Amino acid sequence: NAMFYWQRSAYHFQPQKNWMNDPNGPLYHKGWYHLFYQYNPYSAIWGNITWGHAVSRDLIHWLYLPLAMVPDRWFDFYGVWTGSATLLPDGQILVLYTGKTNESMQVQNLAYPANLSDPLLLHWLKYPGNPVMVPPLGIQHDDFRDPTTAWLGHDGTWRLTLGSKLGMWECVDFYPVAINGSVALDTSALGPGVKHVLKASLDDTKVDHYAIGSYDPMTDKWTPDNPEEDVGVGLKVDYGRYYASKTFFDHHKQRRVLWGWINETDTETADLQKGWASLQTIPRTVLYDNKTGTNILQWPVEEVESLRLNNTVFKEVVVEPGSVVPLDIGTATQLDILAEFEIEALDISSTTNQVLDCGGGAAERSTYGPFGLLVIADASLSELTPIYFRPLNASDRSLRTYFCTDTTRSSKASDVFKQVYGGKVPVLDDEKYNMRVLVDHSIVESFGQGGRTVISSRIYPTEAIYGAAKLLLFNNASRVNVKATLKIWEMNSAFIRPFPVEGDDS
Ligand code: DQQ
Repeated sequence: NAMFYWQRSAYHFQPQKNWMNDPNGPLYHKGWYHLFYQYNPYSAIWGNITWGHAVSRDLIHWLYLPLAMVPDRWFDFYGVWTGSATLLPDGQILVLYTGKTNESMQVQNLAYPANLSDPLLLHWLKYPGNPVMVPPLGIQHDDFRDPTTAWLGHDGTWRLTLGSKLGMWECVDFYPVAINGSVALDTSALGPGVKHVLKASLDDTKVDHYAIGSYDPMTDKWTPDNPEEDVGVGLKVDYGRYYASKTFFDHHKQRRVLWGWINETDTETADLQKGWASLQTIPRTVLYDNKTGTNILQWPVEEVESLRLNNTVFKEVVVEPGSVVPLDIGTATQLDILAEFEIEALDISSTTNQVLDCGGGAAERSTYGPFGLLVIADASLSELTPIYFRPLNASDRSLRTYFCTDTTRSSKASDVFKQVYGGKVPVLDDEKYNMRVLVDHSIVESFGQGGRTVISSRIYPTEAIYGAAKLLLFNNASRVNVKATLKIWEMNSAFIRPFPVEGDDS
């Protein structure tokens, strides 16, 4: 549909048409990254859920493949729901997924590639003895789903975790991180020097929450480092429009890679009109942040840098209180931005206490902020999306910083959901404020302080499209100048297209 065509992203994975939700069973096999995803082959809204399938050499350029699994057995009659892949030491690949049975019960099923020597893993077999797990006594038949990748205990037994109620935990993820912060670990890694991240997607709020803790393999108990930051009450994987994330260990590049689903914030009617819905984030590496010891670090996989074209550098641009500075970079719809900010003459003794959050948005001024970027803005600033830092005085006089995205003025359209997103971000004493922002038409992914706090958002501008989209700096601090240094790349488009398979003469 031409009217909505500009909303298609240029380098984010999205279905050619129809509805997509959770990433499923990501894995690397014989030179190819495989992404499966919850997919409705018939419509741009959720339903008839199958496993869509795509492959890539580099996590950026993708080939769509035929559906990997469709509901064709009694044990997945109402849907092939979310699941994960486990690579066994002997090279086998096992997938465990949730099936919704002919009686609407949620059960766990095994599947495996028909032919491991096929790098594209085109054909999948479902284990004839399925289901392999049914809801245990006391668990509702529709509250039992989304198995993780399995890990191997010292006793030789494979374990996995999955979600249930109180307050449905969907798409649980559970993985080790190295305390030294420099290497990624295989899912079965245990022992000293290892912590474990537990992540749950909370069905009632549609937020991915995580916490860092210790896993005792003898008792199979996980304990959060800080009980006040336990899963569901503390950190979010992403503070924006983001859900159902899942990691996998990429043994090819020895890294842990995180996928996440970015849903639309427009209406179902608009999705049906444009004929597709949802995107996946640019895959992100995940490491433990050994500088703060309190959070993970997320960063776009290095392969996205292969899309960088010409760059423009701005050095120490001074932005005065209450002002904006246009950045003359030409077309600003596909960008990779690195920005660093310094506050001039910071004197934190002289301010009053302020509300500790993102405020009412980028227009709400305080002593030290907000300051940052205006992305996807039109020339008259009738549409704009601020990505900003908001440093504030806590009652103990220490400075606390929030990293935020304000989508309330991102579109003149009235039938889109607009919100101020954000959360706290640790800024250490010797650090400047820094952000990385990936802009791709209708999606903005922002990484604060090297990926300590991350925000993804969907925006639907009506004016600030194609050549009309601009990039600016802004400073809404009431008292201080901000100095900004930036490096900005225009981004190429990725190839994301169908793979010609046998029998396909299109
Ligand atoms: N999506 C799947 C479920 C999962 C939910 C169904 C999360 O398996 O719990 O499409 O978005």
